[in-house]
Amino acid sequence: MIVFFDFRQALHAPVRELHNGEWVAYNEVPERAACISRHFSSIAGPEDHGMAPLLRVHDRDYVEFLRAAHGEWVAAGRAGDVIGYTFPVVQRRPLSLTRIDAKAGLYAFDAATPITADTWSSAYWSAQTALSATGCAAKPGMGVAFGLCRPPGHHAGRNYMGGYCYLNNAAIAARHAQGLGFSRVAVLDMDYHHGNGTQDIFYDDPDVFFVSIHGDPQKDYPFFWGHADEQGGSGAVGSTLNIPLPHGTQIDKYRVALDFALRSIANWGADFLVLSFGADTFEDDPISNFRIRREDFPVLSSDISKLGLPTVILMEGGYHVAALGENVAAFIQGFSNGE
Ligand code: Q9C
Ligand code: ZN
Repeated sequence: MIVFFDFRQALHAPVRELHNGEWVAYNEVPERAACISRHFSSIAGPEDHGMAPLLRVHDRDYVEFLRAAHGEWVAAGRAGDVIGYTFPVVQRRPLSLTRIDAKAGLYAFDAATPITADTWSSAYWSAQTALSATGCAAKPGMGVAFGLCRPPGHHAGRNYMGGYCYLNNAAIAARHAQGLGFSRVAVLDMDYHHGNGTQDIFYDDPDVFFVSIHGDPQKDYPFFWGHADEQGGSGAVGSTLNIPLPHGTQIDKYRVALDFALRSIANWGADFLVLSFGADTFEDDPISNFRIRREDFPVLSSDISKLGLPTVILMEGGYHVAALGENVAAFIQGFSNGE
């Protein structure tokens, strides 16, 4: 399996996030990528595809904000990471506000997504990693490739960040696959948290099928999205499928949900699969509540490989750093078994 990663993805290192009224140490640490990369003997650097593929998903003003935000923060005399404190929950619109404080709120839905001096570089190269892995999986005879994306992407929308995500790597990959000639692209999101950004980007698009298996948002972040009745906008009803599962879900029930997701993808007629893979379904993940064990991961990937679709696997979450490398390697291994 070819693995893509760029060292600049490890530069982004926010100090803290707001959680339950407290500042806690940032969970999405650079060491996550490092410990995954150590499980692969050879790693390819991504090619630079430039800005165009990012702008097929994200609004230009949002991308410009991400690029300039930390510089504007420093120019305003601030120390530390950019974090907003005023969020426009009603009548959000593209006002041409200039203050960095206003923009930091306009373009975010939570306070878990700080911007550092290196965030743009890391997010940019994470997206390039997704693009290169997609190009590789799309080549005849290749079949599957792994993009070690970090920062992750699935909570980021067209013009907002959130949940440790800035650029939506899976959406950028899906659009890239379309550009390479695939007309029925499916995104399967297996991160513990619902991929609200990816869902939002494709909600009214009948040409991309978004399927997510995740912790029930009645109980877990991101709360406001990922409920079973969200099935696609008008003109695209049925092109979104949400499968929320309760706390404590183990491999037996998870596998039933996955089987349903895979049959739905096959029935929809997918010709390319983007797999948003989070290892935060792991039993000991510090911020999640499923009970998937290390030996379960290759069972899941083996099931997915039986679809026989060209597949790009993109890293999303997974926060038990000591077990993360082994869990991801086990998942990738199960995929290779089917080759
Ligand atoms: N302290 C991904 O897995 N914070 N994002 C939740 C836990 C945000 C997770 C509260 C979780 C975001 C890509
Ligand atoms: Zn997650």
